[in-house]
Amino acid sequence: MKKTIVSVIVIVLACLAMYFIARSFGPSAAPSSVPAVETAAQTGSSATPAQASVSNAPAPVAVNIRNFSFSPATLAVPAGTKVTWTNGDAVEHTVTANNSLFDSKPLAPGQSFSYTFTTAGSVAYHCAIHPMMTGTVVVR
Ligand SMILES: [Cu+2]
Repeated sequence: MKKTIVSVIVIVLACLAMYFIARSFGPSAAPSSVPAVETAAQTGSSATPAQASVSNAPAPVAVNIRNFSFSPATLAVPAGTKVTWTNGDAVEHTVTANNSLFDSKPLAPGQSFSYTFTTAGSVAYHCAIHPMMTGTVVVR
């Protein structure tokens, strides 16, 4: 029994030593191991790790504008979610709510627009320049 505990402690110490050695020698070794620890510590947040440090706010969500469409076109998010649209096309687009809740005005290629949804409900939106481009955000 005592031997088992001692060998477990030795293994843990060896792992820690290897971790710190890898950290101090290779700069590429640290980023691969650090996010894994953080992801394991966070419970609810999934796809977007960057701004998930604010624990009581829902994780922000990104929508890509590409090939004259919103991707994903339909989103379901909890109230309080900040959604950011980024124009990945070579032409201008807008993100315009059908009910005038928000309007990005023309976004140049590479530009982004963000809106934080606070009220439950379904918000349909479109591109004012290309009205066939449509999307929906369902706020729970
Ligand atoms: Cu457009």
